Amino acid sequence: SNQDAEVTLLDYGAGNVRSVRNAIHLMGFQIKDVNKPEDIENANRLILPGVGSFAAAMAKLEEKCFFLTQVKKVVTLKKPSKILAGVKRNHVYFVHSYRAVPLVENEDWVLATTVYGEEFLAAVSKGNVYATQFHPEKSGVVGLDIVRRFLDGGRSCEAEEISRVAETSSMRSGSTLAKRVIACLDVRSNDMGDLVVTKGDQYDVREQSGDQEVRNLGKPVDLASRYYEDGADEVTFLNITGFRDSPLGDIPMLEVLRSTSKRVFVPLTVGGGIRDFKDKDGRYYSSLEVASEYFRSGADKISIGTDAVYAAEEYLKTGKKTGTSSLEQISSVYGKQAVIVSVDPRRIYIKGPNDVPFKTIKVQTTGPNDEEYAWYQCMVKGGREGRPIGAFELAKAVEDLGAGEILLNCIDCDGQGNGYDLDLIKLVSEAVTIPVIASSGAGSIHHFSEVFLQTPASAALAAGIFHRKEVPIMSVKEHMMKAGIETRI
Ligand code: 1PR
Repeated sequence: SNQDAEVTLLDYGAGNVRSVRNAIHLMGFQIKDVNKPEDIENANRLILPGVGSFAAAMAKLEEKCFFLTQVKKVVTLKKPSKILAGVKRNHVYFVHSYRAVPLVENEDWVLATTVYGEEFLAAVSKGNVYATQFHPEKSGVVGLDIVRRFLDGGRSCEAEEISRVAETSSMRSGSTLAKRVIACLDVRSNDMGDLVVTKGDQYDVREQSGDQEVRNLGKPVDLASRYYEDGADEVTFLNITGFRDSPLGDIPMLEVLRSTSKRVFVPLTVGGGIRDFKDKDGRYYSSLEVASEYFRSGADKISIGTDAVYAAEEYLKTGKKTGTSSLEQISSVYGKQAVIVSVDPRRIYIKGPNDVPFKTIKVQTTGPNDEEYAWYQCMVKGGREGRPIGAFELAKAVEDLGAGEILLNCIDCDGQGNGYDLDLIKLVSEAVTIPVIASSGAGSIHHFSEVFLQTPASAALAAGIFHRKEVPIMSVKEHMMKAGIETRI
């Protein structure tokens, strides 16, 4: 019947619900949106996406008069264990800033636990209500399998698999955090006005000969899908001319996100141009509006570059959080986990460790004038302008202001293929407790094991090596596994 293929979705307007919708559609189900409380009571199956910051989500729910307690009655699933049977030894995607721990009181609810510092709940069920702390719709084929099992009431689950469930939950509890491999697509309009994936050498994306066109390495949606199928843990789009164009005028980028999220079921990040701005007609857009539009179009996280540098400078100068910066606002509404700060540092050599008021390092190879020290200056506007702030100081400040991750590029290493800047990654990792994504310079599979074995980086991002098809993502993963680095295969 129609009801059989229908899923009721309670979309309270926080975070990326589009990917949940896309996962449901992919499984062949139709979505009925909740418009009034009775829609919940009449639902055959109800999905309540758990994205965003809890306080903001609750405020929305209360404003719309939907109460969470109504949910319990309506979900119609029978055997809790069927849902997770496909997880086995695979990794699923967790992103959260709170956790619930197993207690005697919730013993009979617990389906699976995992460990990060301590043991906490990964999935629970009670009666016909299921909840996962992780995002199935962002956990690749393994996660889509969970969605399918939930939607079809476990019918697709073989009896033989059910017996493995106990094993699954105990293995989950022994799991560790996988190091992530992220494919990055620098996107901009070429001289014909088409949105293309490009790639620079030290941020210069134009050909060195001929009419010096913007390098074109392919179409954003196609490349992103290829990387997902190849095993990328995440995909990042950086709109590299966002600092001068208004991103909301940039409809193609929103379309890229919408189309990509239909095909890519791992976390999607988008960056470039996230700031307050006025368009040519004088209409004002807040950075929060810009970010909301990106989330609605399928992004899970947004990345802020230039505007975060200004916010950090201001914060260091006054020692006060204003709450008005794009970073602070987006983080408080959508949660820290949804906000990345992208840093564009370049190495500046100096003679002595105290020559600048920024944290310096002793370099392995001396500079052009035999300098033994260096600091990393933060650049804005796509590497065009240097600011009076170091990468160490910036990272510390933006963590305070609500960043959930640091995407650490390096202008000197970008596109060179000589490996990541390990000194820089160690320096910034010392400054913060949030995850650091190493970026710029990957040129071989060994560079990935090197960065994970020699620095605390949580993820390694690369662009050129994948675009030029030098190394498939799978080979990187296999190499990491052989090197004893935990990875999601
Ligand atoms: O400042 O908030 O509008 O954001 C702009 C964003 O665009 C920033 O995240 C900035 O890093 C990025 N960006 C701006 N200009 C460029 C450029 O290349 N001309 N790209 C640019 C940054 C660096 C990485 C690259 C890695 C890996 N590119 O994205 O993918 O270096 O490359 P590799 O593996 O080939 O070495 P805002």
